Amino acid sequence: MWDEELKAIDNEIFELEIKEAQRINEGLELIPSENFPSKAVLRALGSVFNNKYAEGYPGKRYYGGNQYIDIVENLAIERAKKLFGAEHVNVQPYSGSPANIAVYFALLEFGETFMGMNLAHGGHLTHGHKVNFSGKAYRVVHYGVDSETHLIDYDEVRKIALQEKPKIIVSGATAYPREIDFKVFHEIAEEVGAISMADISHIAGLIVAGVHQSPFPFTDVVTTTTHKTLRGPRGAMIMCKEKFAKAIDRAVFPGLQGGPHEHVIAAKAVAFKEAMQPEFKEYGRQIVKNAKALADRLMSQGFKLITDGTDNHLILIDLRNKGLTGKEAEEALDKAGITVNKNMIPYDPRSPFDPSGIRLGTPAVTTRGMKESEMKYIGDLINKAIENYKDNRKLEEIRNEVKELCKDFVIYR
Ligand code: DSN
Repeated sequence: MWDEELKAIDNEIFELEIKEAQRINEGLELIPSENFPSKAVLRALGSVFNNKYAEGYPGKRYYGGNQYIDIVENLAIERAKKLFGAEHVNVQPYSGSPANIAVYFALLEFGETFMGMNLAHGGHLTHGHKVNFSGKAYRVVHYGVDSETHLIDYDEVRKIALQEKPKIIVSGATAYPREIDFKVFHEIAEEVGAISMADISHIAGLIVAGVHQSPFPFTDVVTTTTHKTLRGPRGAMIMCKEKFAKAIDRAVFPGLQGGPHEHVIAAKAVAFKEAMQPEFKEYGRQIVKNAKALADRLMSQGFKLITDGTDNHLILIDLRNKGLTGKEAEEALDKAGITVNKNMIPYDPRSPFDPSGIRLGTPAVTTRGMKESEMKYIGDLINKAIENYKDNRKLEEIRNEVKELCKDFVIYR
């Protein structure tokens, strides 16, 4: 019914949606921060909950007519609490960046110090990069990874923390293929009198599935996006110990945001319900099995993986021994119907616009039902595309092989 309305009013957008669905169905999505939420989640996003202004929080709104919205938001909060074992949850952040900024705004004065992972070593812009609000409004000290092992050196983190006395220590990453020891981060924070904060955006689904250490119950504040391994709508939430609840709620609204996007909050509630099912645990386990299978296949073909493998959903390849740059690889793979993103590798001599690496991940292909045998085949296709990155005819051939593989794993009918 709603399809017909869109078609009649704006066929241009309708046709583009058809094409995007076709692109998704016929290609391999290997960007580790992307996923395919269920139709139930998408349906909640396209619902009448879009319409309501609900500034404030359940039971305490600045607008009338929120009797159902309140129930929706409370459902999302209660489900998130149960899913992660959190004391307090705010489901209103529009996305991951505003969620992180809200935490700093709640718990720091401008100019105070926090510590986070260097973006060039796998952190995030909002972990204090100099071009980001977080790096401009606060004094930031960064930790990175070891120059040899490319692993987080927890002794070094402790040393910097003791020296610099940050008020918050942020753990979490966007391009780190190994498990993060949240417990050690929290212990370091305790030792120096800092607040521990974990940004689990990339690995939230793996935590729910029990295949990655959880930062709960000890970490003071945990932020996450809801659209990555958690497989929900584009958005975020903040979870924290009760003692920080008031400050964080105030920072989100009225501090930073206006009306919460209640259609997204409804979709978050749906995604959390899905994540509570036993199948989701199996999904999370399969993401990791798939990443390991893909990593092994790539290494057997001579690819140099940062840290020589993966513990999670993500693979970071150093392409320097293959004689092409991250940008060239991303473009060639795109032509072959395989979507990845160019990425800095630790201590990268090149620039972020054309770095030495690419970043791959398995959450989206795992959602489609692909398993280890498909990962091995995908590893072979990637190898073939990289070896023939200048040969458009060969890349077109690979694209057809990708299409053939995808026929058995249609995601949006
Ligand atoms: N853009 C996300 C990622 O790709 O990791 C982080 O915000």
